[in-house]
Amino acid sequence: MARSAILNVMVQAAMKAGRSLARDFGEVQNLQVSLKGPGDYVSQADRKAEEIIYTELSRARPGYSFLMEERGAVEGEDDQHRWIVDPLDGTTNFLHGLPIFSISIALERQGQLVAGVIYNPAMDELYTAERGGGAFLNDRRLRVAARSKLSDAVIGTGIPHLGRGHHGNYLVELRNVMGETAGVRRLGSAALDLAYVAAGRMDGFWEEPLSPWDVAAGILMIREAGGFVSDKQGGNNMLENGTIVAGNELIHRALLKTLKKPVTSR
Ligand code: 2AM
Ligand code: CA
Ligand code: CA
Ligand code: CA
Repeated sequence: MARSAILNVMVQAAMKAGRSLARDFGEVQNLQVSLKGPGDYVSQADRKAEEIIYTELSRARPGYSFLMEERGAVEGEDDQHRWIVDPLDGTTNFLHGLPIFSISIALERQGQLVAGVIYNPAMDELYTAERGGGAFLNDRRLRVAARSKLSDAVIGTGIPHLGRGHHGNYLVELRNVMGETAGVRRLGSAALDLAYVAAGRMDGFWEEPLSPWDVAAGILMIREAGGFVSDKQGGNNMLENGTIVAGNELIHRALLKTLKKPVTSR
């Protein structure tokens, strides 16, 4: 598999930040942690990883704009290109010693997602995708799962956090999905969830509210693996409205339908 120069830049940045996260994961008890809002933690590990990615990407492509979780928006001279970065997706898992977390880096060109990298340093799994070039886990080409029935499907989700989202609505959705599928999983890193859908490890996924850095790389990953991604209305505004539904064509359609239902009888 030949990676383009730009994808290599992204991979190098993700791997370097991944080494920093892996070191910090070995001694989480020593990390300084602060609260950004209710249930919303950030640590030195997040900031260090973000700094590494920012430095690497700025050096390789001076002037590109950024949208990063901790640093926010950074306008570069080049407003045609924008990096969308989550330096540590799954901070809560990370701080609890759960090895389910990832780094997510996406590149937009003229508002279109053109490259994405999701890296889980704990398992040394590197997911990459380029527009028109397919999606890969390490060197293996990815394809979404082929299951066609919701009743055979394992569906990932994220539970809305303390102080965010509509918990009542979510419970209705969860109850309906529980009643129609083979199982529901909640892993705690949306970027990794989306990578797992691309890899066919989960048949589908839905969550809200999410931020652009949680989903940008994952959206491209799933599409390049032959899958379907939309917002909850079936549109393409995932980065703007923070809702996401994904799967293969049939599971995506069935999941959208199930999420619209009122409470079912059982
Ligand atoms: P984070 O770890 O980068 O913050 C899990 O459901 C997803 O929600 C993860 O992508 C996680 O990203 C995000 N998340 C975790 N806590 C959150 C909070 N309090 N507010 C918003 N998003 C959160
Ligand atoms: Ca966070
Ligand atoms: Ca995140
Ligand atoms: Ca994060």
